[in-house]
Amino acid sequence: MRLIGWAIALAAAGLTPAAAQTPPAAAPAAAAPAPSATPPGGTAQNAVQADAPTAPVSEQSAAAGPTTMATPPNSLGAYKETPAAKDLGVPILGRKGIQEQVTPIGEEAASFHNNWLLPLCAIISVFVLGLLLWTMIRYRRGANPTPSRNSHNTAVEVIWTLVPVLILVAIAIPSIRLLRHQYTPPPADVTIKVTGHQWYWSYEYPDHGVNFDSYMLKEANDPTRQPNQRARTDADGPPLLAVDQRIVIPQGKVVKFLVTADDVIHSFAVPAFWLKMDANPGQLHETWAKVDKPGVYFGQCSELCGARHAFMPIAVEVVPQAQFAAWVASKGGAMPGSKPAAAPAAAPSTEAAATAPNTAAAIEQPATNQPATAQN
Ligand SMILES: [Cu+2]
Repeated sequence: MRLIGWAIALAAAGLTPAAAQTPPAAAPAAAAPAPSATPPGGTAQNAVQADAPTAPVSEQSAAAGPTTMATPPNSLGAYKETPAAKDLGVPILGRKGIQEQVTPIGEEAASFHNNWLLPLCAIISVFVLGLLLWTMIRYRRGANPTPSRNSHNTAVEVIWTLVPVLILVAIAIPSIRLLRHQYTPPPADVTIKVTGHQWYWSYEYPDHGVNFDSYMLKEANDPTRQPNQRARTDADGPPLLAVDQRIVIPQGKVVKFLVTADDVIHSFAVPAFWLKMDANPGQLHETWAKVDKPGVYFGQCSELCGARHAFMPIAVEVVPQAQFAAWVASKGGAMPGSKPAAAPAAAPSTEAAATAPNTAAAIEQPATNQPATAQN
């Protein structure tokens, strides 16, 4: 009997740690080429244009109250930046567990973790602990002075082999199903090329003719902030996560991310999308997300990439399709299939057409961080 106890305990203990996490896609390492001339650390954002307006946008958005993330109900109209929420797409102080997931893959993975792996680990751990305590007390020398000399028991050996195998199968089936879903993306509606740099991200929408660099917004009292860089406000997002130019994607559409890097290995990660992909120089990795819930979602570079690794956040804004089209137009791009110069064509009213240029100017945010030549 004591053999049974010990053996089951050992077998069960052998299982618990593995497979508890669904790993992000493994990415082969690549030799990093010598970094090309990148912007100087800490001041990647040079002051460029003397005539750039000094941050009128930030003051407006600061005054405009941060918290809610209600998407404006306008159906077409001009693009309007969504204020960041305090409880969605951001880390929450004191929260336990995984961030709220907003993609089908994220929901499946979080449910697998929360409803299956975690209870299973807990049950096995409690069972093993119970067995240990029981054997320590019941079979201590005082209570059991003459120990059994049994060395074999076929039935027990079959059980302690079979039960762990069944547990592993019960983990493997949903785990492999999740991986299959993760690696068979539906056809993409929008493609975004993501390039990591020391230390900022640049984004390219090849089908829309949009590309831009994205830098972290510094705090108002940051002594390294230059006069023409606008300061972070609560509407932009939390400190160290808010950026001057967000990725904007349409709600409910499949977005394909092609991830690479310019200098060293970075990692493109957005926790609320269950998304983490290494960005290796010279390689193109593919991942995807489909987000149904509008809002602003934040992530960070998740590969130690140098001195300012902690200061290259990622912000993704999910908006309705019409807003997305307006955003593309405001960036000087065009929706695939539309005429190249059809920027405000979607707006039927003269009012919307009239406001479009202003919005474009506001979105461009010329007073912010990056020099036009930051990449080279
Ligand atoms: Cu990085």
